[in-house]
Amino acid sequence: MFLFSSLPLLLLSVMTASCSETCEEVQKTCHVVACGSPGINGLPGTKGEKGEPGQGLRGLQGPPGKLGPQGPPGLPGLQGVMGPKGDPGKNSDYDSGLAASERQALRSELDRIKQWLIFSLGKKVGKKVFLTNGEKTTFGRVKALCAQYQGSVATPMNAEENAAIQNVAKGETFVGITDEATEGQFVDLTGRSVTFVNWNNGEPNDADNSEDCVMLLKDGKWNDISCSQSFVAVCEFPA
Ligand code: FUC
Ligand code: CA
Ligand code: CA
Repeated sequence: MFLFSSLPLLLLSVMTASCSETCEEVQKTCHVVACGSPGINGLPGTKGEKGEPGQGLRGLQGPPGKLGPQGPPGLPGLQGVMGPKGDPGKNSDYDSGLAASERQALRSELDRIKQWLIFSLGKKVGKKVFLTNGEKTTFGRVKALCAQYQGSVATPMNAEENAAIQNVAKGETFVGITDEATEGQFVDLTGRSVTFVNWNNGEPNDADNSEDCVMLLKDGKWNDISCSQSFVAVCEFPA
């Protein structure tokens, strides 16, 4: 009985005895606090909700960023509008206004003029007409001159053509035959080997290793000669 009634007093005396100097303040306010070393901190609580936006002034806008990479090409543009109508072509219907009889009359007149030309200036052999302007010049110039009039340098393919050229030239003339490509191999201006030749005695001799063109002598015989010499220009045209 004594043990039970004195138990609270006993506990109080034990707690008071274990109090140190530092506990004095605690003891003044609470006489029944057990003093000792501080406990370990508890675990952090869960994260709170995000706060409201701050009330400070907004900062100035930064400078523009770097130029981005080039984008893909755009779609093709729309089709343009149709252009104006072109000029009439060369072979338009301009001459269709001519009656057949008028066209025939013109054709006849042209043929007659061709005959006069051949009668006065040239010679016709088979399907070729040989003509000259009487100019004495180099082989290169003769080629250019004939081409200018849609013809080519007179080239004898047989004795009759050779005589016609000789006749038209009335002097020494170039023919359209050379061995410029391969020495000693005479070809016409289309590159074909010649099948008809009329060389003078001892020709071709490629004198001074510099004779790659061919001239007709006055008697119609051939001599190889320098292309830079000058002789009468004779051209041939389709008849
Ligand atoms: C002969 C010809 C030459 C030249 C010279 C004057 O030798 O073979 O081509 O015409 O004469
Ligand atoms: Ca030669
Ligand atoms: Ca010669």
